Amino acid sequence: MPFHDPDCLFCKIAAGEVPADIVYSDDHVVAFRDIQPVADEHILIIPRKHIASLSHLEEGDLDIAGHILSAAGKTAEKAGIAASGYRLVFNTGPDALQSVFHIHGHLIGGQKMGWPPF
Ligand code: D5M
Repeated sequence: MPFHDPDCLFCKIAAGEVPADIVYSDDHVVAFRDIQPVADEHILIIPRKHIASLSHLEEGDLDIAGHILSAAGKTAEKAGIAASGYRLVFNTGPDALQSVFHIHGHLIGGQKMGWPPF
């Protein structure tokens, strides 16, 4: 799979071809607000590289996984929810209702949450 999939919506957002409300970005990831928020703060963190889901991560992508996790704290800081707390959720596959097939962590917070999440 090429680095950039021209048919992928999130690749287009990462490339600046589709507008998004970007909260944080660096050489490896882009974080932008979800258009269908499920919480007071709801941000998606994506790698710039096209990878369909967590299940498609390969050995050579482990640095990318690290960059996504590392960006979570920086993004939460920028959004003002680092101290109050947040979740990072990766919907993967049909049971989890994954609908966009480019890895994205849902950074959710800005309000008190419940557990379990279903
Ligand atoms: O989550 C996919 C998420 O992607 C879902 O919460 C809506 C969001 N989405 C879809 N299109 C856009 C655009 N254009 N901007 C921002 N957010 C978007 P999943 O876990 O795959 O169901």
